[in-house]
Parts: sequence; structure tokens; C-alpha cells
Amino acid sequence: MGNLSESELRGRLQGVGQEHLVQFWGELDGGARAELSRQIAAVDFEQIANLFSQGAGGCDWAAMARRATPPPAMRLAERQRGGGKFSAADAKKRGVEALRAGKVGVLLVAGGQGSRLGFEHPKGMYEIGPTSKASLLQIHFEKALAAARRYGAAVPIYMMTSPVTHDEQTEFLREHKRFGLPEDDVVLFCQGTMPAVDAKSGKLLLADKGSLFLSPDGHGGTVAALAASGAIAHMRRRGIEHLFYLQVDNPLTPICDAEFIGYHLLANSELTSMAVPKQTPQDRVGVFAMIDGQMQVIEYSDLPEDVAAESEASGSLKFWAGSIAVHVFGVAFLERALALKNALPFHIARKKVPFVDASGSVVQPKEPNALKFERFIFDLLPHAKNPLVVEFEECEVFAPLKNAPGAERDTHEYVQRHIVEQHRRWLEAAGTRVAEGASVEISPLWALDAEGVASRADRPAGLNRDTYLRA
Ligand code: UD2
Repeated sequence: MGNLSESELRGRLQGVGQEHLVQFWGELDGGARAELSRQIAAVDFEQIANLFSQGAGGCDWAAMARRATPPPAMRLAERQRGGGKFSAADAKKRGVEALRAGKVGVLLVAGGQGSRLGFEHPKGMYEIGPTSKASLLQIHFEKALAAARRYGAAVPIYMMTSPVTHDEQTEFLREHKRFGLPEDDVVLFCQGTMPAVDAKSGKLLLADKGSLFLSPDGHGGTVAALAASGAIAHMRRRGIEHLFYLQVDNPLTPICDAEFIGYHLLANSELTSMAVPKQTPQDRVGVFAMIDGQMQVIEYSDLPEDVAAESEASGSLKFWAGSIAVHVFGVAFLERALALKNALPFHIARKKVPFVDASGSVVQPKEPNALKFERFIFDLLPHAKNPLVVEFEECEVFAPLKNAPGAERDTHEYVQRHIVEQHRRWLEAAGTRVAEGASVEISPLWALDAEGVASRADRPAGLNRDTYLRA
């Protein structure tokens, strides 16, 4: 539709009941007209109409949750006892082999803004290091680089941005010389967008007179964006067969953990996920569950309160397995998923979306007025062969930055405290005395994990004050 005349454009829009999108055409200059018609051309109106007719209750998650059962999983206690299907030592060996062979890359989703934190930039640029002030991106990039150095093979990062965060993150990484990663080891790709519609009429909303209201299509957009951007071709060229997936907001993510990758390989799994036990029914993480014989994640907002609160005879939560959004994907599986039409359904959420009304004024709704559509990457689980869930200890793998100060958890202060506590544990386990109250932070390039700390010959005997151990 990009090159259509005004009357053709109007004709097409009338056919789908969306002609209001060009009602301010007469007020737009040539550039704005071209941009609006490009945006309209990219919309699949039939898809939007289908989604609208499903409405916010398209998929009955409550009913699914009521017939769900807890997932089979490799529980932590069992792994620590040396029980379970695969031993930790065997898993680690397999994971190390894959890393040494250069078959593992990192898939980082970083499309989000830090607006919930009151930070008007891409979240990855947030300075979270307790002493270092390192950004989330610096921490993740240095972990990938540290893993590459440890295993003697590159660990490329495939990082997904969104239209509003792409340029700023590209510039940030350029300025910081990709935190030491070689140029060919960093591939940035931008996710797609979806329009929002008025919840009552199904009409697309205008953000201003010359543009649609568009928002990122969810991290499920990763699959299509990976293929469209050429990132999959890059993986093929570089021999990358497995991707360690993470969200940008969690600096505790154990990037390229060899044992975790090893379980994925030993189980011949296409999708392996990390779980931590939920502390309370209200924890804002999805849960792994078996629904009609298939492994799925039920998102926290879709899990009815009474089901979330159900407990076992032992007193622990029935749906204990919280998803922290850390997975290993087979690259071949992602390619297969791309070919499965509609492998990823859209989740429909009612949201407050500001829009331009018929008189041309911007309306700031007080109540949810719109439907937004997002795909979630974990909806690939039912399509994966041998999906596997592996339990890890929360304090070692999960402290996400989500909330502004004052919230109970997942704030700046909460995340920093967890970083310091983890690094203190690693140092103390290796024999370093750390004075009470000293804020200690370790750069991934000094030591990637507890094992890395223990193997450093220059490890200090004691630390009495705030310290940043850096390479
Ligand atoms: C997500 C999970 C939740 C749990 C939790 C752990 C979903 C729907 N829920 O909840 O189950 O695992 O994380 O922290 O994922 N992102 C994009 N593009 C998008 C949308 C999101 O890149 O279109 C990225 C975003 O930058 C962030 C991550 O995905 O890194 C998670 O997004 P969120 O903060 O909206 O998810 P949250 O905390 O509700």
C-alpha cells in the first residue's frame, strides 16, 4: 500500500472499516503522508480483526490452569544429592564441550524501556553495579566475554532491540566498544510492532495525526525478527547451535552456565528452562505447568489467585516452578518454529493507551480503553521436543530490576543487595574474609562465578571496605 494514491488508500481502509486512520491526511505534509501510508501498509488488518473478535478472553487460561498439573523437573535437592536422570558432573562436561567447540551464543532480549523505573532510556543502560556503576548491558556483555575467555571460543551475543530503543542502544554499545566483544560477535536486531485497537470498536488508534499507535510485539517477536534480520544466517555461518536466552533486566543471570547447557544437551531437548521455586503465590513470574500433556508457562497475570495458592501435602506451592525467563534454545528448533504458522499465539491485554480522537485532540484515558497484542517466546514450549525444566537457587540466578523505589522487591536497592550478597558468598566460600557491611562487587572479567573466584591465585585474604574487584 506504500505507493497507493490517497483515493486507493481510502478505498482499502474503508473495506476494513479503518478509514479514520487518514482523517487528518489534509493536514499532513508529504513526508508524514508517506510515513503513515508505510505504517498502514505493514498492518495485517485481517489478523487484527480476528484478534479483536477473540477479545481479551481469547484463550481461557483460568480453565487451563484448573486442569494443569505441576511439571516434571530436575529439582535442585535431587541434583545436589547426585540423583536424577543426569548427573551434574556429566551435564557440566557436556556443556563445557559445547562451549569449547564455539557452538553456544547468547540471545538477549532488550526491547524494553526503563519507564516503570522512572528511567527514560532503554533499561539495559541502567547503571546497576553497586560500586562499579556498571550498566546492565555491561554486566551481561562482560559475562559473555568472560565465558569466551574461559572456554577459548567466541560467545556471540544476539541482542533484540525495539524501534524506540534501537538507535540509543546501538550508539551506547558503539561508545563502549561493545564492552570488549569483537565486532562480529555482536548482532543487534530490531523487533516488530503491533498496533493497538479501541477495545469497544476494534478501530486502530492513532498516536498522533500522522502515525498509528504501535508497540513492540512482545519477546515472542524474537523468532520472526531473528530470521528477518539475518541473525539466523549469522549463527549458521558461525556454527552456533544453541542459544542461552535471557532478559536484560536480570544481572544475576548465569550466562552460559555449563551445567544448565549440559542438561539441555544430555536430554536432547529443544528448549530447556530455568525455574526457581516461587516464594509466595503472588510472585510476578509465570509458572511451568503440564496442560493436556504439554509443558507450558502460565503467565502470572493469567493464573487465577486460588490456583496460584494451591499447595501440596508438604506445604509447598503446587505450581512452584517460577519461570525467570532463562532458557536454552536449539537454533534448529527456532528455525522449525518459524515455519510453524501461528506457533506463537497473541496474548491480548487491556491497557490504557493515549490516542488522538476524531476532533484531533489527544485523550489520556483513565480506564483501560485499548487492546494490545503481544507474543511470548515461552509459548514455544509445547512445540519443543523433550522440553526440560531445571531448578536453580533463586539467590544465585535471579534478581531482576523492575520497580521504582518503595516496592517490596525488584528495585534498584534490592538488586544491588543481591549482587553484593552473591559476590560475598563466592569470596567467603573461597576463603576470603569480608568485613561486615563491606559492599563487595566482582567484575565478570575478574571472576565469572564461584568457581572463577576460587581459582584466582591473587584472591585477597581479606576485604575490609567497599571494593570492586576488576580485571
Ligand atoms: C516476565 C515474564 C514472567 C517472568 C519475569 C521474570 C513475560 C510475559 N513474563 O515478566 O513470566 O519470567 O519476566 O523477570 O515475559 N521485552 C522485549 N520486547 C517486548 C517485551 C519485552 O524485548 O516486546 C523484554 C524486555 O526488555 C524485558 C523482558 O522482555 O527484558 C521482560 O519484559 P517485562 O518486564 O515486560 O516482563 P515481566 O516482568 O512482566
